[in-house]
Amino acid sequence: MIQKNNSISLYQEAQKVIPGGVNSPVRAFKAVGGDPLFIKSAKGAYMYDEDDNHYIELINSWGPMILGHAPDIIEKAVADAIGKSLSFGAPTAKEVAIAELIVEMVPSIEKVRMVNSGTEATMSAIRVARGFTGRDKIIKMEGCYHGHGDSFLIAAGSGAATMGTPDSPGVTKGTALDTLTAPFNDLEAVEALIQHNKNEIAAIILEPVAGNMGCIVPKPGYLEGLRKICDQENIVLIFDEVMTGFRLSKGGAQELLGVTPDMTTLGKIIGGGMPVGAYGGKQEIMDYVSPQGPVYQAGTLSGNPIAMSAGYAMLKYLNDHPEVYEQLDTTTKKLKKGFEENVKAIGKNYTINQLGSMISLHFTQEEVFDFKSAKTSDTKLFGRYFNAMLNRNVYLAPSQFEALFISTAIGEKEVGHIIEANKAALEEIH
Ligand code: HOZ
Repeated sequence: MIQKNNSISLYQEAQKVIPGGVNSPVRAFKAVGGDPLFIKSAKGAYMYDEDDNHYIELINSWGPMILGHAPDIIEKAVADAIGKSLSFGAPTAKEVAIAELIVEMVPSIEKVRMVNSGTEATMSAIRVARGFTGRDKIIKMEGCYHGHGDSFLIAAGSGAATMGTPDSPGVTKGTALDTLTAPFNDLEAVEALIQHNKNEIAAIILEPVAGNMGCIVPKPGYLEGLRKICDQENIVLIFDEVMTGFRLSKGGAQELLGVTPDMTTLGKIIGGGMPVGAYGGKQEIMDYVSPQGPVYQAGTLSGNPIAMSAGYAMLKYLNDHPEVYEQLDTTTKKLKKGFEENVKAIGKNYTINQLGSMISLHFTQEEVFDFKSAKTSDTKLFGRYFNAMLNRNVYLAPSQFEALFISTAIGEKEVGHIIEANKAALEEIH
């Protein structure tokens, strides 16, 4: 059993001054039981808490730390930038350099605007799509999560699903009415929505590979079908690649799966660990953004020099080292194989979904291909599994409805430990 005394007392203090004691709900461990860990530091594949326990990291800050924690190249980029002041609120050469790199790396992006988070990116992207098309409604997929903007907290995955509040109070009825939802991987449902709302849909937004109801891979033909419908109906297709961008390949899921959206939202890896988001796409759409066009969107800290420096160093590394993606895929496939053998050994057939360096173990024996099937998972059992893994020094996402993100810092030794821990944890909870 790990000792958590310092984390427990910090959590007690935190609850007096921070809602729920955390700055993002899922961190509170409510879905898995027990008190959250307060983290002191991390390096490579390992994270250290305030009680000096160490853990192998399988969340990696929910995605950004694709090279593991505190890689030298990012630390150096940040240190170089810090000496020149922390913010200007004026254009810099680094913003041009990172925009050029993003345009080079991501197939669909001709122009890009930097913001401060994935939430800001998705909120801005649908505003631009609405301005461009002159239409109000959007279609999102059940269980996909696009940050906490009002329009997206309808049938939302991630923390909203974890807390059992996929439709949040505070979202006005009018906003909710403009968001239509369809099950993930269901083209017919999308077609029906479009027929009932002819010429009213501005955009279809989805995670091309879902990561916020666990990892769910699109069925063959699904993304291609959405592309075709959007072309026929003049709807803007937006891929939310906040999780998958620069993770599944250097050009994201769109490059890996060969389907090109009109707009893309980015976050996480793009900032190398700093708070950064971005949205981009076809020039004719992006030229609607102010000051070029009429759709307003702005930010004092957008393009912040420290964040741009960290992000540029990360993207440049990934662009120059495509072998990273092969390594990540190999590591994650080894984990998948190990988990499959362990699950079989306890006489179960739990679903393990994986693509590239995203993986999740759903505690259900049903195929998981949408939110409804993801919700057949035994979340109580997941909670016990989470704590059994934590006690074996493996740090998982504290929710059944989150994907795990593998980093290049996870080597043979860590893979061996994780598979052994998984075996023992599964035996313990069954
Ligand atoms: N909803 C975020 C992951 N999908 C949670 C991020 C966090 O708590 O840091």
